[in-house]
Amino acid sequence: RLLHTAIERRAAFARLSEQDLAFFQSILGNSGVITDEDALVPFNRDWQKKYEGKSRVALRPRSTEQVSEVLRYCSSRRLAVVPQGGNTGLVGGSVPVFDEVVLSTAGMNKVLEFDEVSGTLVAQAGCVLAALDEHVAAKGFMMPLDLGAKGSCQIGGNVSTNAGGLRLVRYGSLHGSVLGLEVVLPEPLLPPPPSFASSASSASRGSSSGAATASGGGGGGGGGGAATAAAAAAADGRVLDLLRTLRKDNTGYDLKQLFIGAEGTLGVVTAVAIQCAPRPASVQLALLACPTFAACCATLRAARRMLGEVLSAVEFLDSACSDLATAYLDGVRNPLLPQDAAAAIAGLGEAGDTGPPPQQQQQQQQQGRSGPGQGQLGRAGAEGDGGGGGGLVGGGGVEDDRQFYMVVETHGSCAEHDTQKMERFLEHVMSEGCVTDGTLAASETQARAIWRLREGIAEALARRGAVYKYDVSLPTGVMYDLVGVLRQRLGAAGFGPEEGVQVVGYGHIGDGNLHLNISAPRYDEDLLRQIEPYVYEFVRQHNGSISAEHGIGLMKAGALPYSKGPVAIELMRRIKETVDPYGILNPYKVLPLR
Ligand code: FAD
Ligand code: 2HG
Ligand code: ZN
Repeated sequence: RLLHTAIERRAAFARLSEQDLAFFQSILGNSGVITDEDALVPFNRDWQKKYEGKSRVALRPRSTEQVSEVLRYCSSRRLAVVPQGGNTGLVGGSVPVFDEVVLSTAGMNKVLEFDEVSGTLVAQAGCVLAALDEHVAAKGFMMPLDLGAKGSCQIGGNVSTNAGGLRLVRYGSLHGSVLGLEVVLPEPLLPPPPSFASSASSASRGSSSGAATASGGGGGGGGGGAATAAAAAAADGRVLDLLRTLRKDNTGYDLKQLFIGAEGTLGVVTAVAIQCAPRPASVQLALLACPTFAACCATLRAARRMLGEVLSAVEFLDSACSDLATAYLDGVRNPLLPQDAAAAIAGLGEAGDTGPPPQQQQQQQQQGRSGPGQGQLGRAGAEGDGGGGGGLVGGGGVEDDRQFYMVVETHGSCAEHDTQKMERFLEHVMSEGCVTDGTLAASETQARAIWRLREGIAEALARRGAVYKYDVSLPTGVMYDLVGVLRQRLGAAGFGPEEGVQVVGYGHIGDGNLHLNISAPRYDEDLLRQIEPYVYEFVRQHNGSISAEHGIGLMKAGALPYSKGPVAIELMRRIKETVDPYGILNPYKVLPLR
């Protein structure tokens, strides 16, 4: 399971002592210091159960001052620290590699302020994304990002990974929607102010002093709160207060951007100011069947052109993903398939120990399936699966999947207008043969079911067994070629469907983001050697990125040079050394070892 055997624990880091625990208890209380072995398991192990460290302590601070105190102490003791949010990260960044102290933000879950005119939200880092969305929904707004892990991931984790998600195509990246941040640095950048015992200058908004938070402060981020002893302690020069809610703030380097996507290597994000979007009055959701990946690309182009300003999501999945989701997730079905035809998974090996067997394994569905799905749109002529028809697939001759599905969503303000647009779009793509079947959600329940089919794929894969995940950006036209060539390569090397190895592709086609997943009965070094560095080389050849949205973490630190040049990596190192000279924050992650 542990995929970092080549890394050695950095000798400069101290080992945790009883005195350290006593200190942590003195500032966080007993409930804020977790040392019980069983209770530590979920902090040490990642969502995929693929990366596992051996930390002896997880800390749960409740305020910025407490985070500051913890970092001050850890820095002086040279104790390494891994910041952790919801622990839903997929690249091994959120768990210790060895015995790093886990600093969990779960206790920092207060909404600090919401401005109903501008839609700006200020919240502590540990607020769960779905809870924030509920909070702003009550005021007619929505969070500008949405992802399958929304029920567990935290806004601080989202910012630290620069999470993309399902609606980036419409609402943009966090580099645009995050307006401000509060970050605790591992080292002070200023000497403590002279009136250290009474000043609380940098802890201004009230996110810092636990009790003051819920009521929220003023809009400008200035003015001192109550100068508690804890707040005074935070004013030791390590709290970087960039917590502004301004749309425009053109004052030199945009420092907050450094922490968006820094994956906990530069500082601990303690509060986030973010621009929310008005909640749409009209929402439409279609699930479409496309015969080839080229047809998906043509459908995407048409969606951009014909749905224009109301388009809010364009996702795709191949039939293998649909089969996995319907087979491994309770109650999930593909409404474009006959209800009684549960997925048959090509070459299914032994199921992993974490999940149920497929509901049924029937004969593999062949193309031309006709599904009496609810709300069906009817069928257009073309049904062949062909190898890249339409000339959009760059590679040519690369094996396609036997069927593809797309999820197309609109967010608008006028149902009549949006429906008309959607109808014209659907007529067009069906008459062109890009879409051969489809269904429009007629209720919220149906919409939720369609989203579950798409969002549940990661969970279905995790249940099947071992998974090798690659989250890449590629030119959209050649994106799926990677799935085809890898299927051929692995099959030829003895890792084909008969051996239980499945190569599947899905993702955010509207953003040129492919989620390539290789599902196998178990982790295997020989299989890994067939996949890497091949996948990274393919990505480099096509000027893509080895991480579209999940980040680098531990998994891809060594592969960073496939996407960043030596000068860029050197600048990253120097920034890291400036902010974290002892390297205690999330060591072994993001930057390649020297
Ligand atoms: P964690 O997993 O706890 O941490 C992630 C990284 O951020 C770690 O390096 C950690 O050290 C650091 N970190 C966390 N909190 C802080 C903080 N306060 N300060 C500094 N560093 C911090 N990702 C996408 O981009 N798009 C998707 O569509 C998507 N879908 C997903 C679906 C599922 C089912 C799952 C399991 C994951 C998905 N992810 C997706 C990945 C993951 O959910 C995101 O990366 C998410 O943003 C991580 O948030 P988290 O709170 O769980 O962070
Ligand atoms: C998604 O879009 C997530 O569902 C997970 O980013 C991707 O499982 C994956 O590879
Ligand atoms: Zn994704």
